[in-house]
Amino acid sequence: MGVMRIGHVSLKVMDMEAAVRHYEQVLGMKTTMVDKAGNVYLKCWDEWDRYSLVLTPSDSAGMNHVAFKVRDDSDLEMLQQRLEKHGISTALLPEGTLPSTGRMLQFQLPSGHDVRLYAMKEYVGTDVGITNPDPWPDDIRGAGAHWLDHALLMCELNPADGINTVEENTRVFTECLGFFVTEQICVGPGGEVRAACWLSVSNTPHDIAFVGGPKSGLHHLAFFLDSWHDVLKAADVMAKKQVKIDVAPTRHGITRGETIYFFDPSGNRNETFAGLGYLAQPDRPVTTWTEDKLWNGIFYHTGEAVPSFTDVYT
Ligand code: M3P
Ligand code: FE
Repeated sequence: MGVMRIGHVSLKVMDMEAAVRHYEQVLGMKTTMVDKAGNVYLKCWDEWDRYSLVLTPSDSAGMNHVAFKVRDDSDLEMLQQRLEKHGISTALLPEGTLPSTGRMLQFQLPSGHDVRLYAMKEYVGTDVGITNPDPWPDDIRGAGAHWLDHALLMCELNPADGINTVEENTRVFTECLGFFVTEQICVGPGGEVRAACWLSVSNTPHDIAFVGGPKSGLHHLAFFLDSWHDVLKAADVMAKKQVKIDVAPTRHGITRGETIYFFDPSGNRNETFAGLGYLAQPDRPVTTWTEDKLWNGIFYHTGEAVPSFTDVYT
């Protein structure tokens, strides 16, 4: 019942050809569909639904919406009621609003991000199938990402004016959508301001995260890799393809993830994220990172501030 997992991200790109090349050759995704408007739909080899990424032609970068898959179609009415009771306006978009996708419940987060929930997306199968499957397909390319893992949204935070959309978004996700908080960054006197929050609805350390900033936007979308060695190889692929790397392979304190940050040709930040970190259980205690240790949370080894990492986003 309710939300199961992240389903897709719809992303604005300025040069479609370069973007498709990037997501195919660097991440290893495959194009599964192109619609009449020129939007391109892609999936990773280990995903079974038709797409996890939609690229839309635009004159700027950034995220159009993030979508989560719910278990049953009737969950959409149940979640609609909860959201409306929480004071969030919603709309039910008819089947086919996105191709190969059932009806969608649409709403806007307090941070302004557009969210969609859906129960049905066309099943096309993974690249290794479901009968006596090989552990990986023969035609693996680039980083060979398994699946879309999570998105991190920058959310307007201005404690002096009483604005904290990290907090407000977190309440929507925990009180209406069944997510639980795994980790948080608390800042200010007495750690009163929750400046960032990592949330799960499955058993990975996060399916979505909210980080406070001067304006709302997309910080990154992340793709799952198996191991630290795969992270190293992904960085090799990026060097070969002359991808702009933002942060070379390292480890997060938060979530314990092994990571690389890099940019697609439009400047949207991507992450390749390896290691389950830990199995997230809904009854786990919340891990807190304090203001003096927040950079150890972000980059565990150096613990040093990298201002461009938090200041630059789409
Ligand atoms: C992650 C992660 C920021 C922290 C990012 C952490 C933007 O991306 O996957 O745990 O401060
Ligand atoms: Fe991340």
